[in-house]
Amino acid sequence: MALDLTRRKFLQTASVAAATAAVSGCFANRAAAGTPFVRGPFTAPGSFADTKTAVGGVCEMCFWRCQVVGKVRDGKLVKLEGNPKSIDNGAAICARGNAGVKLLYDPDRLKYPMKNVGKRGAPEWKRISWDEALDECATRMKAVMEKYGPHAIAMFPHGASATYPMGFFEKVVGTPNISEASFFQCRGIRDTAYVATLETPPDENVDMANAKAILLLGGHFGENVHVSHVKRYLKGLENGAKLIVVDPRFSASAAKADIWVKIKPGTDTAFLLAMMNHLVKKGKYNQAYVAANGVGFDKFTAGISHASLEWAARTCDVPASQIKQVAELLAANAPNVSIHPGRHVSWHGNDFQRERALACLTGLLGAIGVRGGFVAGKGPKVGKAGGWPKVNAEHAEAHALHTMAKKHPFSPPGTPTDLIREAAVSGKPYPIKAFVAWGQNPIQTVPNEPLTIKMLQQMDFVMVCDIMPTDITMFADILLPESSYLERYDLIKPGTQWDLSGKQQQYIAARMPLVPMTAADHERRDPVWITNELAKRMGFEKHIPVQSQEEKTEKILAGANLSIEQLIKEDGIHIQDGVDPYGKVLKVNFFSQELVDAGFPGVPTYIPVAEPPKGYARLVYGRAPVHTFNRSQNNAWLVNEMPENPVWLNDESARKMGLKDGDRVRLVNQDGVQSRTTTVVKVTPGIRKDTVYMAHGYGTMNPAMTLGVGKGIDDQSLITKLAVDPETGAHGMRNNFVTFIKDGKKLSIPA
Ligand SMILES: Nc1nc2c(c(=O)[nH]1)N[C@H]1C(S)=C(S)[C@@H](COP(=O)(O)OP(=O)(O)OC[C@H]3O[C@@H](n4cnc5c(=O)[nH]c(N)nc54)[C@H](O)[C@@H]3O)O[C@H]1N2
Ligand SMILES: Nc1nc2c(c(=O)[nH]1)N[C@H]1C(S)=C(S)[C@@H](COP(=O)(O)OP(=O)(O)OC[C@H]3O[C@@H](n4cnc5c(=O)[nH]c(N)nc54)[C@H](O)[C@@H]3O)O[C@H]1N2
Ligand code: SF4
Ligand SMILES: [Mo]
Repeated sequence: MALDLTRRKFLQTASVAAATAAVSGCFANRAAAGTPFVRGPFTAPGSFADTKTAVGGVCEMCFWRCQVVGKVRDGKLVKLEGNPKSIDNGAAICARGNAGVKLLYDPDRLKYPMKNVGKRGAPEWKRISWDEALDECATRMKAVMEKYGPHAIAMFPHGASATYPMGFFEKVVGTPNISEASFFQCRGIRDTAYVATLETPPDENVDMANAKAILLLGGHFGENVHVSHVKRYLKGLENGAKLIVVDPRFSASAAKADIWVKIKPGTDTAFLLAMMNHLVKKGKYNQAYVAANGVGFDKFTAGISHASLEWAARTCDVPASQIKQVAELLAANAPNVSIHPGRHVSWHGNDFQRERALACLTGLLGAIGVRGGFVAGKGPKVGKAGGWPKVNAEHAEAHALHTMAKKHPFSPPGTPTDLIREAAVSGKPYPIKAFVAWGQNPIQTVPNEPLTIKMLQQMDFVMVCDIMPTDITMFADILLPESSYLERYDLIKPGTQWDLSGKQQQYIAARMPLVPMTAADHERRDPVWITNELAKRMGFEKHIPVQSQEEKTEKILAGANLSIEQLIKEDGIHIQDGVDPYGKVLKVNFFSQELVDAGFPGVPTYIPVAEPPKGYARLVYGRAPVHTFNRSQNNAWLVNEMPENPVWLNDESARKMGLKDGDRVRLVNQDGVQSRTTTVVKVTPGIRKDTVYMAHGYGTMNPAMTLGVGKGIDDQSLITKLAVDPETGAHGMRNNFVTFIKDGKKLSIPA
């Protein structure tokens, strides 16, 4: 288990530089990829002195929404920078934010409404007018509604542009079958587990900049790049915070850690329970906080009393002394400790319990409402607009699959993806016959691609609204091209900051176009226009809440006594005094009667996961520092930076298997499913023998993505087995196992 590599050596081999890259706005080092590539040029060469600065940009290269400005020359965007006025990301943006310029002018972007005159999955595109496209969408969706009811329309949305149409489908059309990637494949479990425990969702509200110790489970900051979050984390480290990283892999964060816990995947809850049991038994917890705010503490301590350090050591395959060391380090620095709640938490199908345990640990240490702890900054007040009236929302509620099936009572908003897919494929309890994807690429986002494709194939109608020809677009009957985040108004971003400026401040930014749409931009349209035109044709014109994106923005800003004009005068961001984030006390439901009543354990409980079959290792995945999932896989600068996703393999295993760093391989999973494409091996001591790792989002199959197609391996194509989290219905995706195929020969990974 012990590694004889020094930390220094690791620093050279792991992708640690990525973390600092986020802050300086430059690019991650090549070691992150472990594969050769050519660098830059990343921005237009030369000086930008002759450019005009457009303010009011909000990045959507990922969902963190940094505030940006654009350098514009002759009406063309030539460079993006962080808005220097931002108290959030400041003048810094990450590699992906920077590369938004390349998305804007990507020749492969969707240009016109298109009709598929071929087959779903093997499309032949015919250009049609917006009128034809919208008429057909409306007619075919109305036909489904009339024949099967509004609940027979499913919508898979994600991102800022999908919120307005999502309200339309839920409240006006009346379907509950909306499944958002951010909930069911990302952070929904975290949010509902924290609500069950601390009665508030956690967002990323841990005050890392002021922490004395930080605990990360998985969370691989530096590869996971959210600029202001990484800044707060680095600020904490700079101020001397101890860092504990629990990860089966030597991640960018592990490379910066004081303690790296090389845990066996899927066992984190056992690790947390043993730490808590140890602290309780030794009396090393915040007894005053627990006495004042703890609920069911006796039942909790009884329920976790079996969790000895030795038991957890065996379960997690880490030394008992290390578990004790971590627990005592946290206790010694409590309450000023950041127990990070994580973000992508849909791991193994036992994840609600782990998130509950994290929230309980936070409470046990009294790390709530204090410097360095769990704090919720209060954002500014803004107005409301663009909300659709509840015309048919009751119908939606009455047909919610999880309530009908009495399943997943702690589900986040919307319907668990798998319930929708199962209903569509089986026709039970009712048929689902029309499908809308809006800013989501379920082919790569949702586990079990063949089943997703089966769901799509049985639909009467499939509509996709997107900006790039990613994999899902191949399954559309009608494909609608949207304007990009750099060309449209859409969201308002209210926020708060307190750590870097020293004083609490609130900010309001609004996404405004940095460059106007021109005739050269073909026929792209914004989401409010598209949705309203669809609503009119479906007979819902009288319910339309706003006529344009711009009107929506003005109305929301008016609630803060602002306007678009005023916001531009203020360089795109309004800043005002904030509210002290410290001092708030939260109740801690160590034991939850609500969970017991719903048939779940009242105290956080470890649920074991399946072991790898002989010859295979568990497939885990994470973020490529310079890509966002699949959406950036055709971006010229980013593809150039990290063209494929090397698969990490333990060095001793590699030696026994005869594999060398850089060898080209294919992967095959426990069900015999082979990757469509190949990638290279990254041989490293920085991963457990029972685990292999790759960055998610690669291996696009759509030839219309001319730069990205076929590069690297699509991890999702190997995740055919699904682990459903029972409390929430969210998807666990780290319960699949793979081995390697080299030169056509299947290899066996030694145990
Ligand atoms: N560059 C970039 N940054 C991004 C994104 C992006 O696409 N690109 N996406 C953003 C989004 S939406 C999200 S949700 C976040 C996700 O980012 P995170 O929330 O940080 O994702 P995790 O799944 O927690 O972390 C992945 C790590 O978990 C480790 N791991 C795997 N299995 C286990 C296990 O059982 N136990 C433990 N302790 N660790 C395990 C992996 O080795 C890997 O290092 O990233 C955000 N930031
Ligand atoms: N195997 C595996 N599965 C995962 C993950 C993983 O790490 N591994 N991560 C999970 C996580 S944390 C998340 S958040 C999800 C992300 O899941 P998705 O959001 O589905 O991922 P993206 O690749 O960003 O795909 C979004 C789609 O939106 C399109 N798009 C981008 N901008 C716009 C726009 O402005 N308008 C419109 N209409 N479309 C736009 C893109 O072109 C793309 O087709 O995936 C989850 N699934
Ligand atoms: S973290 Fe990077 S990609 Fe995400 S919003 Fe900020 S600049 Fe854009
Ligand atoms: Mo996510």
